[in-house]
Amino acid sequence: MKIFLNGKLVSKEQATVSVFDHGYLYGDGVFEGIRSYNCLVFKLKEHVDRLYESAHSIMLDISMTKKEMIEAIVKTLKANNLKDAYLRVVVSRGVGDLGLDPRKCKGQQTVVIIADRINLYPKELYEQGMAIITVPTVRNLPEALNPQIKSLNYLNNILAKIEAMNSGCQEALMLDHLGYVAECTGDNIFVVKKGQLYTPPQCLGSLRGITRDAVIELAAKIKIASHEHVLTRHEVFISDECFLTGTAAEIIPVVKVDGRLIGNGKPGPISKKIMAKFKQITKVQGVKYTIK
Ligand code: PXG
Repeated sequence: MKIFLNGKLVSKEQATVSVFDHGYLYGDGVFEGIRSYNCLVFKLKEHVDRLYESAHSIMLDISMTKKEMIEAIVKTLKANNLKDAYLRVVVSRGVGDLGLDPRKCKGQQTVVIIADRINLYPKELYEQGMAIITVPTVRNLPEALNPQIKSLNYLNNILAKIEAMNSGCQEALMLDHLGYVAECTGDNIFVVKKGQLYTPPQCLGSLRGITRDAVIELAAKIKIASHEHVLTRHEVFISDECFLTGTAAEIIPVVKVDGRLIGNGKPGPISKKIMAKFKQITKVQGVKYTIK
């Protein structure tokens, strides 16, 4: 495995970062998770744009241009000879001292790109659907740490994930500070009611997921209307279908929420249609690269 570390491709053993890196000390940095399918990087521009937006918001001036970042991502994929991959791009503030002050990180930022393969959930869960549970940990307040910022500080989501797993579920439904449905720990949520899609507005406490936007786009192409709508747990309980979207999880149907069966307790026809269409577009859309 070859890892991109500050401009060089190095082995896994050589890919080490200082304990004084503020990414490690404080979670001071930003990241993206990206997938490639069939030698096509899916929504690469959108991911790189979001990375730079997250960085801008935390006043981290990434030392590479977007074009250089895209080249580095493609180079990492090629070096690992991966046709299908999950990529992690991490940019941290770099090496500083033991104080919070980011101005002390005077040297180079740390830029890491890892290309690997992951299957987040077993295949059966995609066929049978998963059960999720609402957890006590509320999604970060937008006024405190805006969920739109994909920062290295993921403890809010990890705490929620731990709570879900303590209750025997693999994913958590997180509410926003007002008690409305926000998102899951690493995925956005959609419900289907009377043939139409509903997903929470991203301004209220969820990440503007790139898979979420891709689903809205592809749904329109197959004449399924989507709405950004405030959702309560009740609307989720009484929905006909429910599914989650994320780069790592892709699209996964949800068949039980807080013990309530969704629809007939099986992945519904619209979810299946969206999943099939998504699979189809990922095979043909994206930034092309070649491998040996
Ligand atoms: N919400 C949150 C909080 C996320 O972290 C998504 C939604 C989906 O966004 P995209 O753009 O990927 O459709 C994410 C991104 C994991 C993992 O291991 C998941 C993400 C990030 C890092 C790790 O499940 N998801």
